Amino acid sequence: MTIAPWYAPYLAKAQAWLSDAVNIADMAEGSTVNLAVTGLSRSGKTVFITSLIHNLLSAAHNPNRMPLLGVVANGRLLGARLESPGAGRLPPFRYQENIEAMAAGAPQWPAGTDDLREIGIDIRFAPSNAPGKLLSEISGNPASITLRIVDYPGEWLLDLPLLGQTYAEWSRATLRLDRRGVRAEAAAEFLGFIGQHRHDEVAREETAKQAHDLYRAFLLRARDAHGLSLLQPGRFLCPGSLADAPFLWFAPLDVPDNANLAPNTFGALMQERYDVYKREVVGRFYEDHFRWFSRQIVLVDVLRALLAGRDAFEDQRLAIKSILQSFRYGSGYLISKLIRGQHIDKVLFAATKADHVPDISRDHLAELLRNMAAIPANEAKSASARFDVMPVASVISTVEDTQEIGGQRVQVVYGRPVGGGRHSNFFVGTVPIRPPRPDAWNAPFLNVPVFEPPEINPSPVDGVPHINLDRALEFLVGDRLR
Ligand SMILES: Nc1nc2c(ncn2[C@@H]2O[C@H](COP(=O)(O)OP(=O)(O)OP(=O)(O)O)[C@@H](O)[C@H]2O)c(=O)[nH]1
Ligand SMILES: [Mg+2]
Repeated sequence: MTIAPWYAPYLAKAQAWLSDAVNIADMAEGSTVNLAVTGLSRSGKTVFITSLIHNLLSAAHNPNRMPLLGVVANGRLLGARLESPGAGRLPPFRYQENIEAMAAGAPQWPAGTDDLREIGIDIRFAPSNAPGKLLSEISGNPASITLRIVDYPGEWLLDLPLLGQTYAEWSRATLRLDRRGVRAEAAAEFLGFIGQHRHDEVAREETAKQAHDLYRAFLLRARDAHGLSLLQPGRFLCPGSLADAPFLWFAPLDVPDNANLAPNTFGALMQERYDVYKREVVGRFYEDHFRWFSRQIVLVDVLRALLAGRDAFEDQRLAIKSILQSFRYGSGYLISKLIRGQHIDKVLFAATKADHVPDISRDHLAELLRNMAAIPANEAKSASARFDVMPVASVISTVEDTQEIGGQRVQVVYGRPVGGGRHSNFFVGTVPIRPPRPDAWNAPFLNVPVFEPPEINPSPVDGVPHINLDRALEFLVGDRLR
């Protein structure tokens, strides 16, 4: 029998302390955690951030709002306050305006956003781990972190593959896709135009602008009328501060495999602009912003994708898979060749607006999302971030009820549609946990209106009713609040 040496317990303790040492380093550097919030257009980013901030500010008064956030559950939260405006590098996120609009007599959801926005919140807490306690005792101060939250359009992540493609490659891949199914219909005018303008004709500014305008109109139609998501380049839909910069005036053209884009041709002009876009827009986003994010939440409106039908659902599935590539590291992944140094280490995919379905269907939403995009459970840490999936409602705008339909009692949600006047029941059907089979698309799936938000107190005292905001935050930053 081997007898453990007398110092074994001390060694074990020292090892535990060493594994916590990262927190000492974090505390020493002022402990800023960069949490990025993204998702395709209308997925719920702005409402998520507004409600998260409001609930964090309210948590010290009303801990019942965030029971699944460890620091609140253990009674260690001492307070939270907004960082002074202008502390960050980006345009400020409009928390105050948003919460006031949602809490008004005639409540309104926040307006859309198409650019980067940022908000910081300082959180003070009593540390629970040994190094944190020690530092706190020595300094006489509680621990604190600044949670810096950035809101950016998920469409921008769809541009990642462009960085690995030449203009000719991108054009061929894009046009192959645009000539199929519902896209071909939406792109008819654009495809007709480029059919009359070859890549080797003389470059003309007006032709380039016309091609760009028609291509952009197609992207908007594909998104708004057909519910499609995999639409590139992302800045054509969400231009942000670029507005209508002339280097954006390009579009894909038919460029044969072996074609040489000679100077002063239409193709060469398009290629030049595509290269500037790649370098100045896509490259810069990853270099200046993305590389600083350490935690990421991706919001997905799964129900809307289901409602939009088979083409739109399939397209959203591909878009989420493409977004996932931005968080996969290791040799063989494009992102690893692009950015060195900091990595995102936790990514949460959230199925938003979970209050649109009754409680029993909410886990189905998350499961469907996981299956839709084949979101991995836990991958080796060196090769990628840690992933999780959960249903979330940032602002519960319905209540549960039951109703008899066709002789059966079913779960429904009860709420007031925006502009609709009267509260009513909505039966949304059964949410499948796997993407529907091709023959299952014939029956229309579900029906949900835009619900009016509930009554909200704009002062950060009571908070906002939500589903899983606390659980999401615990997964994303709980380790930094110990
Ligand atoms: N019922 C319900 N509706 C929600 C919730 N979150 C968002 N919504 C609805 O979804 C809409 C879009 O939410 P936003 O937060 O503005 O979405 P976004 O992703 O910021 O949109 P863009 O900035 O336009 O890309 C809102 O106007 C609400 O109608 C929620 O938790 N519950
Ligand atoms: Mg927004």
